Amino acid sequence: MKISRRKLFKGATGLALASAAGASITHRASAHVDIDQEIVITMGEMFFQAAGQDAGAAITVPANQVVRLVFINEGTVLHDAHFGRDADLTGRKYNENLAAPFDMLEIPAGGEAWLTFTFTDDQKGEWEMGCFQLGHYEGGMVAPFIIE
Ligand SMILES: [Cu+2]
Repeated sequence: MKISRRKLFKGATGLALASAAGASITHRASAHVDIDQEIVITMGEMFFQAAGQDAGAAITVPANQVVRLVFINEGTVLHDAHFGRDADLTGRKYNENLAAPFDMLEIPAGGEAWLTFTFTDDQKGEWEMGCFQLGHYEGGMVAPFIIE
C-alpha cells in the first residue's frame, strides 16, 4: 500500500508525514498524485458521513485506485479517524490496523485534512473507520469501510 498524507489545519502551516518503510510520502505541499476517486467525509458529534450518504452509512472504496479521503470536522470537538478491525475500547485503537504503520488522523474542530490511499487486493474486505476519542466510538462514531 502506498500512503501519501497531507494534513492541513486552519491557520497552521505544518505538514505531518507518515513515515514507514514501503510508504510513499508526499514531502512537499506542491507534490501531487493523480486522484482516481475523492470522497468527502464530514465528521461531527458523533458520526462520519460521506457526501451523498446517510451518517454512519458504509463507505466503499475501490482497491488498486488512488483514493483521497477528505475529512471535514464540522463538529465542536476534536475527532480522529482510525481504520481497522476489532475495536479495542481500552487501548482506544483497532487491534488490526488496516493502514499500518499509518496510525490515525486527528482533526480539530473546524479543521480539514485528507489522506490518499491505494489499497491492494489483499486488503479487500470489510473494515471500519472509527473515532477513538473517549466515548466517541461508543457514541456511534464508526462506519463500515469496505474495500472492493
Ligand atoms: Cu470523534
